[in-house]
Amino acid sequence: MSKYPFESIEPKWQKYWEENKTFKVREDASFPKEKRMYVLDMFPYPSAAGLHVGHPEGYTATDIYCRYLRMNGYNVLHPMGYDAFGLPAENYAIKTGTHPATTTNANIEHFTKQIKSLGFSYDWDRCVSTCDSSYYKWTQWIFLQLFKRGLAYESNTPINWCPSCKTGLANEEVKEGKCDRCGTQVTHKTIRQWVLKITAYADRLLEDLDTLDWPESVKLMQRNWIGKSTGAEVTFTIADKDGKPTDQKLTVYTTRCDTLFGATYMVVSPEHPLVKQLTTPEQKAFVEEYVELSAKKSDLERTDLNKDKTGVFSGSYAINPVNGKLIPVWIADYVLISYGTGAIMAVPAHDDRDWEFAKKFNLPIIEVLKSDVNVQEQPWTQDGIHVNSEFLDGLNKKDAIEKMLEFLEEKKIGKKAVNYKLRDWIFSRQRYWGEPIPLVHCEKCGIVPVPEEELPLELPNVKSYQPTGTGESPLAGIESWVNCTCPKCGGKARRETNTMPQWGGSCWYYLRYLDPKNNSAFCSKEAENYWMPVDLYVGGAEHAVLHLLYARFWHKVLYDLGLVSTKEPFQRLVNQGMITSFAYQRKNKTLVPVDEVEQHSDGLWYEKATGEKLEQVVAKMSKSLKNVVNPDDEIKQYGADSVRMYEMFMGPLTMSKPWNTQGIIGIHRFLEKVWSLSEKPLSDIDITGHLTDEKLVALRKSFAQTISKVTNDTNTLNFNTAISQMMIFVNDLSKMESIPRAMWSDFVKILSVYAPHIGEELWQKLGNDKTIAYEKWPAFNEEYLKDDEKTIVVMVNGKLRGKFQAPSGSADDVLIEMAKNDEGAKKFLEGKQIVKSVVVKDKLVNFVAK
Ligand code: ANZ
Ligand code: ZN
Repeated sequence: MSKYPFESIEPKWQKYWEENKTFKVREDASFPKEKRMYVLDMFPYPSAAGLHVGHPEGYTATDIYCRYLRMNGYNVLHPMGYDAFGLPAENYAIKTGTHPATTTNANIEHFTKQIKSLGFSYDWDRCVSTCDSSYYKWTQWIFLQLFKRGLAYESNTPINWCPSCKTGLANEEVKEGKCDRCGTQVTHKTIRQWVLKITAYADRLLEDLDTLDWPESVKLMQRNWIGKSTGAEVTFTIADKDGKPTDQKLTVYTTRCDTLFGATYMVVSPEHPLVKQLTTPEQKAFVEEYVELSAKKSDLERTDLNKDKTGVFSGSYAINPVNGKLIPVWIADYVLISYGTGAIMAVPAHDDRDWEFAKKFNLPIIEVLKSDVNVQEQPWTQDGIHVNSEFLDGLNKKDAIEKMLEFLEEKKIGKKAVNYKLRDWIFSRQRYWGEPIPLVHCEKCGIVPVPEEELPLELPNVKSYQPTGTGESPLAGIESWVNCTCPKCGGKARRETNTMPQWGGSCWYYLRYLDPKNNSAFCSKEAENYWMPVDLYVGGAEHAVLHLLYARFWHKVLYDLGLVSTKEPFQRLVNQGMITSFAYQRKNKTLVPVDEVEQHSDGLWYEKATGEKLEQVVAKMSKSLKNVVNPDDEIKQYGADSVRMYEMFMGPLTMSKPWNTQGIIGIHRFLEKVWSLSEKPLSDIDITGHLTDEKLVALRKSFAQTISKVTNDTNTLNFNTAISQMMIFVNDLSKMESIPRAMWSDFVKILSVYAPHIGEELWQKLGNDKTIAYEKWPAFNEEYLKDDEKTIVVMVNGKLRGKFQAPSGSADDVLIEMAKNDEGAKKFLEGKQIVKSVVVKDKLVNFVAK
């Protein structure tokens, strides 16, 4: 028996696929649109660290699916590329002086080699890289379309600023107040910046989620991020010293206008433009101090429910428009300037934050919805019947809101209003390694777009990549690049020096794959029409509100411009689970690096240095724990087919699961077994006919089950259970002296989508001289699946008590005897006498017993 020669067959077939361009795809007229599939992986950032085992997880899943589709007669587009702009290359340039393009290209080369070593069936001729000028020409072009539509604008409001990365950040890039990239506490800085009007698409981004086959969790995150809220704006009049109405108004946003009779004070945000006017001379010093203090806090600190409420009285009163009562106006930072109108009416009886504030500052609490609690002791935030509310009394929340809205509209003091949590997208970065924003600032003409025929506007070479930290990008230092002539008037002008964020290039890359060499359009209409939308998109869950929201936004803009034909880019989304690793935990919960751990003969884990017994736990792979699994090592030791199959066998695709060396060894043995089967003699027996050999009948059934299950499970991306079934079948095969040729040939086909190298090799061994990749997926005869055993249900006096297996067609008296012996039924028959037995053939035995 020869050894499973993965070391030689894997490079052999990789070379074959490359040289023969086996997976090159065309818009083929012989495949109608229903017979084409676009299967996409989230393209990687080519980091210096190279591929980690998480990458091949999603890539293998899509690869299996694509290979399966091709064998089922589909024209499959399956491309790969690189999200190549980004901070690490730039930071490396700062440290070493190496140009980011040099580093990035080297990393891309390394990644490509690694990806190819796993035998994925990408059409490499369509590979794109976002930092190629032939690519970013079109990123810039799309930006100009947004600009021309009024969807890109310059702004000078305070934005999130990472003091470490020295750049502005989008809201989506701030997680719990920290920079998503480096973890530094984000501050606010007022700098000039470019902003994209994603809010103009808020409603469509929300509504169209319903049309997508995406994980509910991702849809929910996007819904919450967009945060649509329907309520009312209500205008209050400010009173003078004597309580008489003035001309001054204060408008609030509320989702609960029904509680207006319970509004006992108002709050404006410390940044509210009316703070100065509202502040009376006596309160001036307190207010100024408070405003200064809250400017130092993050939004998170300010709105955190658990944080102590702070605030200061402005000295002014407003008139509650429904009952004429005077209520004090406070200034407090739990009200944010960026939401609604930056001012609220406070209803402490029915709102948690208002209640806490009222308790702390001793403000009145008036119940306006009948509740089960004493609102002096705790707020009531649920529905109820209105009380103390004149014309609303007796109504529930929904009806009361409606009635109050009518009242407010009639009196012209309020109207329906909608608010979103979503903010416009801060799009400019004060960094070097990104797409230059193709705009020019002219003294006379203002902001002028670079003419489209002059694109790409290439990144110039700089000597210093150091971010300036002043809010200017390193490009601002290159006078020869910055100084230019205005495309409109020919006068003196300066280039925009900000660059785009990494999200720019990844917003539309799936469209470039359709037609990557096109020089006159980002992709041809024909290609777009044929391939879009993406049928299956697989990637990590971390992009839920970043890339996946931004790309949907750009896609909708392109749709409105008539440049794409679908409203959404990604019809189906699947998030692969994280691949974790084992780690070892001391009693005090600290973790021990894996190289300081040993397993004793008791099977348990101990710390080498101290002998302390450790608990094996699952943890994220990390350098410090030394539990990072390098795919190159695994491929070298076990082969690419083993790595691929193991990653699919670890568990359901969408679940997080730990890497286990024993597991990949098991898969490797399975492939060895398959290899050894290929050395068994093949028989040319016709297995479709009447068989007399019982072993062959059983094998035929097992194979029918295997095709059935692998077909089903591959189609539904349940790869782990498909592999289990192949294992069962291989076991059955190994008991045979010889293997029917037709069966082996079909098995090699289904195996080949999972383990393509061994698949091609075995296919060749069978005497074929073409790739297996386009062979027809095996079918099976349903007849072979027919169960020869039936499940018989046992009932006693009409109640289900047990079940058992019996050969189909068993005689009634046989079934009755078997049913009497059924463990479940026995208990209920004990001490009783069977008066009657009813049998339904192949299904049921019912005993009537007394
Ligand atoms: C009165 C009221 C009574 C409210 C009540 C709630 C409950 P969502 O659903 O998130 O839109 N609010 C309005 N603007 C705010 C701001 N800039 N900063 C902080 N809070 C603000 O929440 C809307 C509610 O949040 C509004 O409805 C307002 O409080 C508060 F029993 O008005 B409500
Ligand atoms: Zn940062």
